[in-house]
Amino acid sequence: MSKKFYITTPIYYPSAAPHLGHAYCTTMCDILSRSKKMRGYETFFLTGLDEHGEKIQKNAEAAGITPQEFVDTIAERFLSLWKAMEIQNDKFIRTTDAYHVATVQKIFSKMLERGDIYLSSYSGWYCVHEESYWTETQIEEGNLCPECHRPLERKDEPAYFYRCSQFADKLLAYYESHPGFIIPEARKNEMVNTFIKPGLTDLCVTRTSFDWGIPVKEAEGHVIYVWLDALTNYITALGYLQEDDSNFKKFWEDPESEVVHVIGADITRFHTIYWPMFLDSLGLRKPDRVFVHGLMMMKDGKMSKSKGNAISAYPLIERYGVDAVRYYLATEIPFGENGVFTPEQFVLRINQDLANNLGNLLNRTVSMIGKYFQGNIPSFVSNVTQFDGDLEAMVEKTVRAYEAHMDDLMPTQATADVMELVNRANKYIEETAPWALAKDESKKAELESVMAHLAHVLYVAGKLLSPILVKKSEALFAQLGLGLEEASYDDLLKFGKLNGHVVNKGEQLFPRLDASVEEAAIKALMAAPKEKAAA
Ligand code: ME8
Repeated sequence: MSKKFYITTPIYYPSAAPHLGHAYCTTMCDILSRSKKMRGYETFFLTGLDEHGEKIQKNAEAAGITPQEFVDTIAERFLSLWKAMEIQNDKFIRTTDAYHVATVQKIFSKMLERGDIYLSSYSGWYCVHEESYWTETQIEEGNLCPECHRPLERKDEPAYFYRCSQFADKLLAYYESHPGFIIPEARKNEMVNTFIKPGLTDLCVTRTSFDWGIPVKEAEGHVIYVWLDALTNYITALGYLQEDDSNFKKFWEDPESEVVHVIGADITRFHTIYWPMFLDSLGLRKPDRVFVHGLMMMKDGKMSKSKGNAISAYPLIERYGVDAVRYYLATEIPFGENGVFTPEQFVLRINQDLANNLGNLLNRTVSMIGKYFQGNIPSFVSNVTQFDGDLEAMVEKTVRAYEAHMDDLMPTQATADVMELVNRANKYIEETAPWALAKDESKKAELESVMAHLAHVLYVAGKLLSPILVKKSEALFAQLGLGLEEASYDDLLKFGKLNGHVVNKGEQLFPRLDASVEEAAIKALMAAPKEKAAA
């Protein structure tokens, strides 16, 4: 039976068009999902939209359309972006989908029946932007939101509450017994010290002051709090409490399935405190890991539509191709840390890693095999030159390190492993000097060995990078005379796999960019960050 892997992005608010920050999170999850799938895991990758709540209702009113029309328009933009970014999600959930609405109502009823939810009244502060409730002691001076520092609204209304207090000890025990539950560790300490230790107040889980939400069946006029609605998407999308719940059984209930939520730091509290509690109420297992990734910032701070500093992914994809953008996102910022988008770094990454390191290795190898062996990749023999053994060992080491890093949700590091191998192979060309070997007939075996080793390294690198370079990896295999099916993961350590294949000199995978021209072009895009919808 194959191993299973379930990975999710946050479901984004369709309050404005998506920017490179959203693309960042979704692309990283796509890379992790594809890398597991490539290794034979059964995977399920979920993304989607969080369409209810007061913020959406207010935005729609401001635009003079209904909330449904509003979210429908923006949903199209998210879908177009995921298509352009070559995102291979298994499902796209929208919380206005009928199955989700019906299931959330069932979930609410279950919690009510168990007594985990009770009716009372809410009197306190609410942040519309964060869709968050705050107590008197949590708010900032001037009645501002402690999270986004915007003015809070005073609320006094009858409401249902979720009994959080009873779960605090269980939660701490879960953190203790599952050391890798929240990554990075610092986030866990923040949750424990800031929210759990001071005492968890019961959470208000319904609203009556607006109606753009899932109605509570038991009480007219109440809609379910957007976070209770949103968090449960991770199980409703799998079919929980629905007729066909096969994916739920396979990817959630099966203890063999690894469940990973990837989120931004701003929503850690909801995923590591409230979500495990809700799951407790439902008697369900908790996710294995909540991975908190960093933010993609601009020089003047967090990328956001309201600041007007967000850069769209489209013009970058149009100009440099989707693989260059995916590669930049995967490698520029170690996953888990914050990073800043700059045109200089974008161009440098593509030039250094893709045009120079990988591109050169491919061009030189294919050209030499063409020149010295009429395009036929020579048969692989181990340890012919004094440098072969080292390169073979490095191939094995790279595959192991890559798998370990991907398993640890470190795709940036996994990519660096591959690039080190590519670098090493370029050095191997200098060490073995094939142009000199070619002049000496007695060195033919060595020349054959060098070409066979280089071709194999390119196959390995192309395969390991294929979750990122989803199009160019195919072009790379074609230059090695390998069909897509043939370039299988299982054969990476089968040296000799390419024996007898015939190379095809193709176009450069990543032409070298003129840095000053391209930096200026990207700066122009940043100065006018107009959303350009996909055709
Ligand atoms: O919080 N850099 O939705 P949201 C990197 N609906 N990632 C970024 C980013 C940036 N500049 N900007 C946004 C919500 N993100 C809720 C989630 S989940 C049940 C409900 C990513 O549209 C990051 O992953 O505000 C962040 O957590 C998410 O978008 C927030 O999206």
